[in-house]
Amino acid sequence: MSSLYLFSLKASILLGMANLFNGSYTSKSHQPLSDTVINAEGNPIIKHKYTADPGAMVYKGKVYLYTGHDEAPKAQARYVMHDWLCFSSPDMVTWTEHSIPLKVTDFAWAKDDAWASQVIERNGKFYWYVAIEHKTIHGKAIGVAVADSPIGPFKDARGSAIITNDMTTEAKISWDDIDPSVFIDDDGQAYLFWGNTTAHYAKLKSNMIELDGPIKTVKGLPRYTEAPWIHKRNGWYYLSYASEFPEKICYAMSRNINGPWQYKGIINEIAGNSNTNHQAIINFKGKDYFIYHNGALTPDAGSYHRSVCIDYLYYNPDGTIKRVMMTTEGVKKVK
Ligand code: FUB
Repeated sequence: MSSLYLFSLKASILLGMANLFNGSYTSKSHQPLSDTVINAEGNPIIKHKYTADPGAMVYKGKVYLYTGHDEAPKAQARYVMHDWLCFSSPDMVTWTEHSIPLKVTDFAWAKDDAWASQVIERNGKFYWYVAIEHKTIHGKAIGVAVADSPIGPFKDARGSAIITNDMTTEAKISWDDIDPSVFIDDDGQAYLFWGNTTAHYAKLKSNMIELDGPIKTVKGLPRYTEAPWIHKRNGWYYLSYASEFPEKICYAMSRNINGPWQYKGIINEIAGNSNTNHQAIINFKGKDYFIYHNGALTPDAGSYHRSVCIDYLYYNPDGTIKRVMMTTEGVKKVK
């Protein structure tokens, strides 16, 4: 590693810290000078900017972590979120921060609010599903961007939202169409799950940018608030979600993606100093990880200045999930 590189890395981190603590982050000032390497020992894993709503994907020996980005001016109790961030790691501790790959302004039809998201790979293309405020159709919406690389650049894949608030009428709120989670089953069928107060799901066509059938409601998720995440292990489907408010993460299991879902309990308790909790669950190099956010980087206003953390996830022999122990030490490097 050259001394010039080390100097620019240190300068970038110091600039970032200064911006973070005087609360003056803007989308321009925090763009990494180049791909910046972060040795993330302990939780939260990213300390030079606020990160929230993690989505994660394993691809070719690396974990790609996609997050929202809290930028509220210091002590302001509201979401200010204009773009999404991308980090990658070969070992869960050494993270490279990539240039900002996706912003609200990349969707011409969107107004603001870069809320929760998830990326998935299909046939060498990367699809990024995002929750966002629509400019002309009242309420939140879901958009999808596409790229040829997991670190982008991403561009709007449709030129329009895939889900708008007027497509779902069960929940009488304008923010029910948020928090997309996407899943491709072993038979190649893709599904989109999403929703606040009501959990919706629909099949996706193999092009990943159009629905393939009606929007359905997931039943059997007690005290469901938001943040669905679907994963599969040993023939079991797991649907984890944020429950109540302040939020803890609960889950249900099923042998069929269409249900019936059987509620199994809490995975993660209320995460310190944050009224929301939002999870991604992955297996990487033989270990299971629970990726979430808390408000541990800031003594006050934590709910709007959140930070991504990673702890281990453990299953019981019958496939149920043990409650996560949130730690400040975080996880160790995995080979
Ligand atoms: O970050 C904005 C919203 O807060 C997300 O969409 C929800 O999951 C909650 O974390």
